[in-house]
Amino acid sequence: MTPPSPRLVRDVGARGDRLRVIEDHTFEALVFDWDGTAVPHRHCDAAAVRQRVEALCAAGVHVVVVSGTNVDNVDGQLRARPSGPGRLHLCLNRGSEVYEVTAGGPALRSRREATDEEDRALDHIASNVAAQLRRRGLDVDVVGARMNRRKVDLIPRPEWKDPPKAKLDALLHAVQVRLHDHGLTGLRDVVDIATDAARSSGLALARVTSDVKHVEIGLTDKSDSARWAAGWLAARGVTGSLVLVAGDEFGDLGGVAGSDAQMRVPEFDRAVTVSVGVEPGGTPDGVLHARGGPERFLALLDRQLQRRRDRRVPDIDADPAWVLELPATVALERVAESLGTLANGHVGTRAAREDLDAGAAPLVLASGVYDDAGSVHLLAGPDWTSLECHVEGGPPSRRLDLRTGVLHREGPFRSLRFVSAARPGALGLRAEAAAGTLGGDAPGDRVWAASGGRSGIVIAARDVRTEFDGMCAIQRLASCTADPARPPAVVDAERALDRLVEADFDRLLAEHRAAWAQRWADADVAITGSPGDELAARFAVFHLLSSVAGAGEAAVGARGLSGPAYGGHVFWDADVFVLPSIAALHPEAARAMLEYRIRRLPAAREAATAAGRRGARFPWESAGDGRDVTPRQGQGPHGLPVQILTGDREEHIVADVAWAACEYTNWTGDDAFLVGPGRDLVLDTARYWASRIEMDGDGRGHLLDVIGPDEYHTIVDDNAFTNVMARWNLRRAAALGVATGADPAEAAQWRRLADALVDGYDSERGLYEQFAAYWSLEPLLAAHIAPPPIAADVVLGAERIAGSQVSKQVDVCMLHHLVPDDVVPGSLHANLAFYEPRTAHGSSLSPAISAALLARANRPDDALGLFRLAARMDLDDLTGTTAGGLHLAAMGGVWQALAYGFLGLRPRDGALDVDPHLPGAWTALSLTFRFHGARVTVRSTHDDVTIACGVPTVVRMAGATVHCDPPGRTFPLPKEAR
Ligand code: IFM
Repeated sequence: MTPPSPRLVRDVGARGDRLRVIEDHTFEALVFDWDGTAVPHRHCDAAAVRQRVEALCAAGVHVVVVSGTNVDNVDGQLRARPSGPGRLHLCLNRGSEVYEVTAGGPALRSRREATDEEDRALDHIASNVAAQLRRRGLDVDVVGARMNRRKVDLIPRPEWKDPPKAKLDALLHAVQVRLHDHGLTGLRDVVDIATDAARSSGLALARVTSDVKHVEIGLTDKSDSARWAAGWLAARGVTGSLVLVAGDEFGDLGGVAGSDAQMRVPEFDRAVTVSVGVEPGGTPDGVLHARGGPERFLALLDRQLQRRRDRRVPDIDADPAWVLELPATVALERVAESLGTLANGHVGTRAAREDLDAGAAPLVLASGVYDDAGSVHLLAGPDWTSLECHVEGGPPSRRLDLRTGVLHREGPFRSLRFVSAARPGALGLRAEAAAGTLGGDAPGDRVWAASGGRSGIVIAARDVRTEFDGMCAIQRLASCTADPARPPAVVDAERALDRLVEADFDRLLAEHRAAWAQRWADADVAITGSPGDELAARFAVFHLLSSVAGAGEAAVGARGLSGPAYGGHVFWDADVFVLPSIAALHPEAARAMLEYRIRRLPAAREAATAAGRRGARFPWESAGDGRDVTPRQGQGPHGLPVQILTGDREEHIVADVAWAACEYTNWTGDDAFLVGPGRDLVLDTARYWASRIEMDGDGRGHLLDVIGPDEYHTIVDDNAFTNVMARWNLRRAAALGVATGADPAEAAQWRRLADALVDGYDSERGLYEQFAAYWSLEPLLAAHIAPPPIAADVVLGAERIAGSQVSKQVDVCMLHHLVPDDVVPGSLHANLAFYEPRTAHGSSLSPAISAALLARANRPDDALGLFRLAARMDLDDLTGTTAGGLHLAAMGGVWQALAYGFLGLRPRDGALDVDPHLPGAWTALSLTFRFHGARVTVRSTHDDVTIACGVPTVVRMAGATVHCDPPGRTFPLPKEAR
């Protein structure tokens, strides 16, 4: 026997490798053609498919059958009656109908019906084609005159009516010979004739296809089924390679693409596509040719079922637009642990590796659950992700899938984990490795508890172990219960675990993916022209959404639930940086953030009283009970103790809290909040300022001895930011007080004080003086020290910097960002030009706000550099502090730079201001968010802006007020904005 040529061996090898993708991959959805793929023909017994489809649905897999024929034919043959959690849909009648099949049978979900006019046009086209063919002596019929389509029967001979698909070659040959005998070069000619006829009839959208026996003219085809399936699945977080598309006719048939090629819609570009058919013309690129017909197809289904039974580690859709590779070096291990944090606003789990002996540092934190014995910090909860296993080699390859909120690890040890976005305390982990390397021999139930002061976190977990093919897998389901006020009862965690076990891992994971898909539907960011910026922006939004729960109260610490830095204390980071983005992306969660402040009003009132003032004084750093928990001493650059004065003096937080309450209502339109539960946030803070202002002999008001946002200059008088924010607070409270029946005399006093308060505006220079005597400081620029971001106080020493004009972070210009209507009109450009070179961006909060302001000042290309600094702050560990947790304020700033800055969005008086300024490197920027209860998408290119809205929305653009009705409108951009 002659040995196969080397080339052939290579080909077979490559094909084998490619086909292994289908064998070694867990799919979440199967979309397949019926006749020829799932069954050999329409009249055979389909019990084998039925049994597998029902089993797949029971295992959580979504199944979509695509066929040109009708429900009686397909359902009559399949007769599957699944009861979930995976769902079965039949997309039938050549793309025009969708049925969902449950235990009760098929139910129509959608149907595309032809209008009378379209129906007449279809008749006309089909008769036209038939007439043209008859003129050539061909004996043809128009058949199947039914909803949405007409068929011209090319072989009206009974013996070919229903040929087995395996005979496709022979059928094609017969048709081609017949056409050839009548002067046509083949099937392609007939399709062209039909396409021309459709075009000249005015039915431009008509789809012309052929299944060899017929040429078909219709309004829909299998691409409509595929698009529907892709959309339905994407809404559940099932995208790309999580979907297997199977058919038997993708390749060329007589010059015409096989009918399954229609399923290759762009939405399925990253799906795994396989043909089990004969494919006489070969398979197109991107389609795996498995051959073997329905038998092979059933074997694929069996393989999927087996993977589910073995509890294999699920896969992710490795879409580069959504998947972040974590750093895989020992040096960056702690940074990777922060970046890959999974959280749901209630509980957060850092991305520590599961292998115990790898030097991982697992950390679990629960929102608002502080250890208040001693220095107050978030309580470290029990580690639930460690497994007994030994893995050789350095840090593994791990990917964070932002779209579905799972962390996936590849290599000899594979794992996937999630912190459920659908159920607060639900945690899931699966891992697999070579047998003998993973897990103790007694898997089962376990309970871990951590307690601190009054609080506690309990995690109950159940492990299940499976073995197969020399491998071993562990599935861990865990329930976390946490309580800030008392240690949770173990029995409660155990009961919660029982409920999770009953739901099962696959269902929980599917729910979790679907919950993330829903979140993203309200919060997507798309940046065309810069995939890196887009991924970084999505990373920021991902962690923002992960950090805040949508109910109750949300204490959002400076690092969220991603690390121990700052003890989990709540700063102005939450109110001014995080909250505006959350108000637009997840309004219920923003309301929960405000609830945190409302419930701490009594403590804030006590603090004001203790300081001899009135109203409420919110603390610079707070934790559980609302008292100030700012440490009074820290460690300086050389390990020496330094005094921390912010707790006593950084009082602008009082106005920041009030501002957050108002900005929440600006985005959401929830006015009832401000006149109801949120009212005192605005009024009591104003009362504080009223009692804090000191009047001089000239009748001018001052705020002395404060620290502004710029913490390089501690204890200053009349910090412009603090004063203008206090002035805003007083005026806003006066208006709200009058509108809600407060004492008019008090409101009048607030107005008088607001008018008297100095704001440091120097009209000659057109600049705000950052604080009294700032002009006299050394006129040092940040660039004189080093390119920002720089810890200028560390480089030059705190004293030298305090004597200079270098600012740690945006200070004066924060006003132009937060309260642009309360600064001198037109003063942004001059103040930005003056202060930006003096800003060291030594705080992670700073660059995003500068980016937003530069974009507003029509300097989008300058803004881009600072935007990138903010967006890459944690991804590149630019401050060297990411190991301690993610900088959530920078992430909120990233979204604000995109929204308030580059798109020029601002919610104001019930309308949405839109004024885009895109950097040259981006071709388009699109943000989806909620505005006054409805979903809105604003997409801008350099030429126009498109606003899509679910309800009528008032938009202000280029000085004009325009009413945008659903589904939305496109507006050209004024030239000067381009
Ligand atoms: O709130 C910030 C402050 O503005 C700068 N130092 C760090 C704090 C917490 O992020």
